[in-house]
Amino acid sequence: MFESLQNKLSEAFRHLSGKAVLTESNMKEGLTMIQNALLEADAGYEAVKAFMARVQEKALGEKVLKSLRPSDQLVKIVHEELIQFMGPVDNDLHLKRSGVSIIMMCGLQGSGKTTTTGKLARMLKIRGRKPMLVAADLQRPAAVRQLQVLGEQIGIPVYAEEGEQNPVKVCNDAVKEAEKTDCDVLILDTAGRLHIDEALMDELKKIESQCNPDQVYLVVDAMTGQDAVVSAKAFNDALALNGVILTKLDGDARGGAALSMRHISGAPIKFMGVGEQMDALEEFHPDRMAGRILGMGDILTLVETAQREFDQDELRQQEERMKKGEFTFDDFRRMMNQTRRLGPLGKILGMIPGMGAIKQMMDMDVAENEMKKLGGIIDSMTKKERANPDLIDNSRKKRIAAGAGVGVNEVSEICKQFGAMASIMKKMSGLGMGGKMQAMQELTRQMTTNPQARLAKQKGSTGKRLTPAERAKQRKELERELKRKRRAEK
Ligand SMILES: Nc1nc2c(ncn2[C@@H]2O[C@H](COP(=O)(O)OP(=O)(O)O)[C@@H](O)[C@H]2O)c(=O)[nH]1
Ligand SMILES: [Mg+2]
Repeated sequence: MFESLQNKLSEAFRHLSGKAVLTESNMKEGLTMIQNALLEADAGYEAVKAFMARVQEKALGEKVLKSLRPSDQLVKIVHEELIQFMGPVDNDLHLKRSGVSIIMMCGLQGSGKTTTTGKLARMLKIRGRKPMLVAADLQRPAAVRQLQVLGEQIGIPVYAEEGEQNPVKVCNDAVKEAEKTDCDVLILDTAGRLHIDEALMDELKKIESQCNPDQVYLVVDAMTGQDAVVSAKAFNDALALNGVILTKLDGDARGGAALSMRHISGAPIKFMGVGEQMDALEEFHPDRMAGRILGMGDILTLVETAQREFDQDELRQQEERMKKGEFTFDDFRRMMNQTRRLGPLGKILGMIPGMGAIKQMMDMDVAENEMKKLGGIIDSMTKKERANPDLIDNSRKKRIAAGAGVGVNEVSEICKQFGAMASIMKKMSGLGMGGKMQAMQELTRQMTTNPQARLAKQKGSTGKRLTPAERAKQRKELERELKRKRRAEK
């Protein structure tokens, strides 16, 4: 997701990071690249225009011109503005404490209304609510059946009226039925059209005025780009939207829709659909999405997914340790094992900070093999070595290599990678947002300029930050290295 946008933005920033001083003209070039990237990502023109105006205003201000690290500042500004633009956060469904709350789902046909209705109901049930689904899409007989099948699958009752033509009546009857039973949330799965038309809007308006839903959500297919933007506008004019749910963000949606939705509808993006399965619904976090757009990866989402799948205690311990900046081979392996269980490596890599850039360079099958090898190497270490990697000298490396059936150089390589990771963990643990971004940028730069030694051991592992002069020197060294490599390849 967001890959093309991500690539474009890092391109824009790479271009900036080579400049010593930020001038109005060289920054404008970067800003134009950002703007084009956003437009290419299918963000609506209006939203992009408004977004760029805000960024420009901030970036062209005095502060930036006086700054020592213009690219860092620009990243920070774009990041902050993206968060503002896609925010504010409101994942609450605002359900009533007593009585029946009504959620109305609307959107174009195929946007994912029925699927999302099921996902929401499942989530509510897990939270201890008693939802009931209402089959109010009477356009196609199959739609009612689809909802009934979903309901059976997740163990949630579905209200449907055989042969009824009027969806407003079905919804009204469902409200009465809910009051009779002990159900406390009704989710109305309404009909959509391929394109917005008056008949559809009238039908939805009638349901809204007669059933008086507590929340009206627009379901938007993030893959549809400009269409999503246009339809959001129309739905928002007809109904007072309380929230937007973006679907199909697991696919190769170019993601611009996320940027436009809040701007157009004024309603927050509540959730995002990330798959066809009933558990593939995630809360929307603008800060994470902004991080993702900027190529910082999405470690928080990764942790959240992990939390669902793995032993809570173990994870809590690990988080504590990460907070303190402690990181051993045992943590390293645990992290690797957990990420392995999370799904195909490619998906995981995209979530790890900095990995977006190298993901394309790596052959996934090879990467899977590497992971297995890594496991073997760590298994061949003693408990002491795992807890205290500094112990691992050359003779220990030989023993470990023999145990794992690999070469000594491979063990050295793993130790090096571990060292780099540990120092990043240490750095990240004590830093605020700005510092974290910087650490990740550093990591990204290392990986993109030096993909062979994926995680070269970092200098200054005492956690001390490099001075600008030292950073410049390091960058030069990397560039020289890269040139050498290019020359050698010719
Ligand atoms: N990959 C993916 N597919 C989705 C998602 N949400 C819905 N779909 C699929 O999109 C298609 C249309 O969904 P449906 O709920 O029937 O749309 P509706 O016409 O708005 O009710 C179905 O094949 C769903 O499985 C999602 O988040 N990710
Ligand atoms: Mg449907």
